[in-house]
Amino acid sequence: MPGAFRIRRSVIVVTAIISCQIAFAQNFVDIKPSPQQVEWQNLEFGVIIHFGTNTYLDREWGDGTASPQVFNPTQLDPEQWLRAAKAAGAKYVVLVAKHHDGFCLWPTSQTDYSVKSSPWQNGKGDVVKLVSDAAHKLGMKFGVYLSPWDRHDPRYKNSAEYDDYYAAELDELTSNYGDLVEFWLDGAGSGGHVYNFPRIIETLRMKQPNTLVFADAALFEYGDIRWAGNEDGTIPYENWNVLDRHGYLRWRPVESDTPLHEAHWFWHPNDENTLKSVNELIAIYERTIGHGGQLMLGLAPDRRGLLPDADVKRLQEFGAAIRQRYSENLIAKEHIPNAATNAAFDGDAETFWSAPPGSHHAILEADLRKPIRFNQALTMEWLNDGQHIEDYRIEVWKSGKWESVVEGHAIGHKRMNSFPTVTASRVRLNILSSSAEAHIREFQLFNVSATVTGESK
Ligand code: FUL
Repeated sequence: MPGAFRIRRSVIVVTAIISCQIAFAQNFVDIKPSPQQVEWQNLEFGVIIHFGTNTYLDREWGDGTASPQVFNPTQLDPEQWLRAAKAAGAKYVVLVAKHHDGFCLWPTSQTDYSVKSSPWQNGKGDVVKLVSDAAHKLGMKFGVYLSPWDRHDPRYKNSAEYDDYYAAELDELTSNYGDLVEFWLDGAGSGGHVYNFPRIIETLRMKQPNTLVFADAALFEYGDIRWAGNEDGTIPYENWNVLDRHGYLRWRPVESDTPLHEAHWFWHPNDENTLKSVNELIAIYERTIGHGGQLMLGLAPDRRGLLPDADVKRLQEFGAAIRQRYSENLIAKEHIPNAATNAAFDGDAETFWSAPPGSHHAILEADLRKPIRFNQALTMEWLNDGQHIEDYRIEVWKSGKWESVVEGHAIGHKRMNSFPTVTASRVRLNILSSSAEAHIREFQLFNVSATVTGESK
């Protein structure tokens, strides 16, 4: 009917004008995290676990030809892996349920290329189940990595057929292993392949509305978390949580994945010398979590199905070193209580101080009972309302004036700053510029040693 058509056309024109205005009205300051992103950012530290036929064949990238017969752990114990991860301080685990070689760690009904065809537990075992059970038992969140690139399955050559296969696998993973905190969409090897991402994400969302999707920044429409762009354990500073792609803005916090063994995601024989030292791990911690993002440390069980003793010990040492390093928050201990500022100095990240409404500049000062010596600051911004702080200084009162020990820009979830040791009884966070009023969950000070001694060789 022409009349109806005219009405529809005018509706379309009005809708187009409104949506253009919405697109152009987008502003960094207005973009806020989802509740799921807030909760995830608070986890700070997770582990990703690689285990499969590669473990038995001394490979990093399997070519899809390995026989499932090689997969035969004799002492598989995911609880042992996760106890070690927890001792290091990790709060969540992502299991590589299928790597690029296509071998599935759960008895999927979509292919025989899985644990079903292995001698392990006579083909009746399910590694995904054991790991998710162990995570839940230990109070850790659980997530999965399902490699899009598949070097085994013949359907990979046909995008539509492979989408069916991949979506069916994902449906199993989203149905049978409880809540998934994170879904890893790894882009490696997929250059040139066309995936039906809207369908993949819809499959995930059907049963897991709260799962955050980790993906390369290029998968802008579908990812909730972005990759740091390297595997060195470095989140480039300045780290802004809002990402701009083609003028369209989204909150997209960053996760930095790096393996516990230099350049090795899977276990390899005689690989002890690639184990990262405690000092390297602390540096990684401060370059990732201390740059306002997430650390995702790669762990690799060996052919027995256990984390090697040396790895367990290193994880324990790392956790102990971090706890020791940040055990004495000098500002919480020595500040003279003041109702106006306590929330930032109380050592409790659940409370926060706010600058006056509408302000773009503010000062948060701590008066201390006695002079303290310190060389590191930890500042946390409350992000529920967006990331606001653009320029700040940390200043100490010295010889009758304020002297700057740190000059920085973005703060975000957590910012760690190191500087030469100073002694002072008045310290302040000088927020020089913020796009809206600043909110500070914590401002902490520590006196840390440059290196940690006593790690096992
Ligand atoms: C990369 C993969 O190619 C590596 O093998 C590993 O799984 C790492 C976590 O992601 O893209």
